[in-house]
Amino acid sequence: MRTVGEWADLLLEGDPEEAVEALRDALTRHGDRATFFEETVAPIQREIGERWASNAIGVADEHRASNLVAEALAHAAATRRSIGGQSRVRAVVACVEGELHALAARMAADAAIDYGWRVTFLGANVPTRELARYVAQSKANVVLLSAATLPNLRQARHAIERLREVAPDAVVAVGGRGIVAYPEVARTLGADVIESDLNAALEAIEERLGPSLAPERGS
Ligand code: B12
Repeated sequence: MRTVGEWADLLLEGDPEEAVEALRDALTRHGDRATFFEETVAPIQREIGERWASNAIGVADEHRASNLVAEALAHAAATRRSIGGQSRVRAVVACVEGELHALAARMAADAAIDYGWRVTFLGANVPTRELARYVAQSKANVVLLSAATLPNLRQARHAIERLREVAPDAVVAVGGRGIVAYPEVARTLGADVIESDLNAALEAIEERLGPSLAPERGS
């Protein structure tokens, strides 16, 4: 078992193939990806952020590591995609307009896939109008929004207002670093669920949807 520091070293300086393979294997071995994200991947990213903030590494080093993490997540996600095929929970996962921290949203999407939901991941910087159009058109009943910074958290308010107009019955959750750093702002956004912990958020959403909608958990 590698420590967070050893994972960060491998992603920043190790052989890229070895790094992706090791992380992908750890992800596929771990039945509960949400917990692995919370306990391992997010701390690795935070460690990389600290090294970046203290100038121990440059932005290119951070980009290299983040892209290797994204590659490993994508590999692992491909092996689980099919489990939500029959689910009545149709979730759209997106970064709000302006938000570039897509790895966090990717983790929320993967955790939702493991809950057996049908999930569409829209990625970084989704324009609010387009998000609303897509949610309405796809008849999604859950929307997971991710915001890491204060301006982007404020942007989530506009997204939620638009979503209420076009999809009034959808359960809207907001998570990400932004709600942890600015909880007083988060409380004013009008979201149904404001929670950063993946398992806690997904369980709260299933509860709101009611037992008839909650699917069997994926393995
Ligand atoms: C990698 C990184 C980037 C990459 C992102 C690459 C990518 N594809 O994601 C790039 C280079 C694009 C980037 C850009 C910027 N970044 Co940056 N970045 C980071 C870094 C190092 C890691 C981010 C990460 O992946 N974290 C790991 C994730 C998994 O953690 P998380 O966000 O908390 O998400 C977890 C939970 O919150 C939850 N979750 C997340 N979303 C959701 C949604 C729902 C619905 C639910 C239920 C749960 C949930 O699940 C996750 C798993 O546990 C952080 C450092 C840090 N401490 O995080 C800085 C950091 C977030 N960045 C920061 C900044 C300032 C920026 C820039 C403004 C820099 C600049 N001057 O340009 C830009 C902003 C761009 C923008 N408009 O969004 C600051 C934010 C400070 C703040 N609060 O305002 C940080 C904290 C660095 C720092 N210490 O200053 N960044």
